[in-house]
Amino acid sequence: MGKYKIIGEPLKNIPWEEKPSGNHDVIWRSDMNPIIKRDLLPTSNSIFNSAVVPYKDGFAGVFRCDDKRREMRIHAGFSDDGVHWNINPEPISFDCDIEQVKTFEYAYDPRVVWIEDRYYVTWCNGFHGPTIGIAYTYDFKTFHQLENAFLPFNRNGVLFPKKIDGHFAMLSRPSDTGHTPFGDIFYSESPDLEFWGRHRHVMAPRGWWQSTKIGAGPVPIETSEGWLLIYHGVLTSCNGYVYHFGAALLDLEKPWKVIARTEPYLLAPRELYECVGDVPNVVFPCAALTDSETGRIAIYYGGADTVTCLAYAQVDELIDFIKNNSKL
Ligand code: BMA
Repeated sequence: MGKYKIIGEPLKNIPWEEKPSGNHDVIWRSDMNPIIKRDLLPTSNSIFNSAVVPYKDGFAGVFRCDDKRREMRIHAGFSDDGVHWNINPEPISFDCDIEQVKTFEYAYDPRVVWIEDRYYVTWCNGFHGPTIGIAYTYDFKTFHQLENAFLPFNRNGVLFPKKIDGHFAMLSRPSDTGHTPFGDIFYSESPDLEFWGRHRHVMAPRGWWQSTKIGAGPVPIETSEGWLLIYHGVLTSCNGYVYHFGAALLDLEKPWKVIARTEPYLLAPRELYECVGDVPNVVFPCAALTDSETGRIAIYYGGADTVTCLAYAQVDELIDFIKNNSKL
């Protein structure tokens, strides 16, 4: 048994590679990166910022595939090992009986989460500007779209994997219509996934790698030490935005309360596939798999808005790092 506990299911077949000896980082990259190349589909310009979950004996996911018109769409996909993926060539077509909602303009940066009895997908949904779309599925074949969570403009809507104090809970990042040179993480709750309120401020940008804006990444991971939130932080260089990721621990019962937050980043764009692509210098985490038995965490992230990559962390080491390198 490790020092800290991931509160969740075991996942024996979690993708995993040991940390290379001599690597002193808390998060290390897969040798197989990028695990999904930009042209996996004949029509795809890029496949990145995508979300995966355990499904049956393997894995399923929702993938951001920008096509060769550069239109942003999300597609379902399946995998036996979490590394090699079959992505449907056709984008998800949502069942939706809400007149205004069903005619959305674009869809990107999905997250997927199991809550109680089904999988929910949230994504950045084009509705007169970006806002947070929500749908649910049981089988990754049929998707039922619900009301958008918020007014535009908003991005990085990430649901918690269970109700908190009896309500659904979501992190989000109010934004603008463009590339948003600001952004804090907020918390909101809902009795029914339709009406959202009780908005709370969670974290603001702060210094260096997270000085321009921050946004929730993967679905928060429940641990004995709090909700483990991996998030992206952006700095503005003379060459544009640079996306990193860091992590925080949030209070289990009142998740808008930050317990600890990394002062140094955990991963920065360094490899060629993170620095060269449609948008250079971007690592953008959108999903994490966990194994409660071994404390292994596999993180899926987009590289340079072009490809999908995998990185790993060990829960004891990651939480110790957050606690020992925290500045609130
Ligand atoms: C954000 C989103 C992300 C993207 C990032 C970097 O605003 O569009 O999808 O990864 O910018 O370009």
